[in-house]
Amino acid sequence: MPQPRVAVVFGSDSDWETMESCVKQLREFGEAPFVEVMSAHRNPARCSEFSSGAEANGLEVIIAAAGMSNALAGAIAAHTPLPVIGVPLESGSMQGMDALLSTVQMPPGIPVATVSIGRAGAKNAALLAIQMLANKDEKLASAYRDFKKTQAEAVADRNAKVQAKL
Ligand code: RP5
Repeated sequence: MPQPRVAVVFGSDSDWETMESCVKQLREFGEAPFVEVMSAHRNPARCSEFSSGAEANGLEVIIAAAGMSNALAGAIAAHTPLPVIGVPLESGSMQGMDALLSTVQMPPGIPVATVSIGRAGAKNAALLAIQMLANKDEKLASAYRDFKKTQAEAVADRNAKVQAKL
């Protein structure tokens, strides 16, 4: 089993339904991510231990997702020099706006690359991580180019379906 290069961590098992799409997208590019439920609020010691050791453990990118007040991505970014991608999740009464603001509004010096709320963000976090790894992995870069090509072709197919209805 190769050492994971990407970690996908999230605040609760209730986040799995959304974050499964992130893990799935990474696996489609051949990445087998490290996955763990951890919470900046509920088990901060584990969060600190994980993020402090992440680089030494061979990780290259960390995806951190949480709903409500999302402190996870920021707390992890505080403890590691690795790039952190934050996914705000839709949970609680504010449809993810609370998580979006708490993920994106980082103070200068501690960046968190924040993607959109929910499932789209979970998928984009995986794609962003792949793009980062692809900077020094030509095989992955080529797979990403193929992904873009396939996606563009799919739009042409969708257009053809609409044109046929006119
Ligand atoms: C956050 O609180 C989690 O990431 C989750 O989105 C939300 C609710 O958690 P549970 O009460 O379902 O465990 O920390």
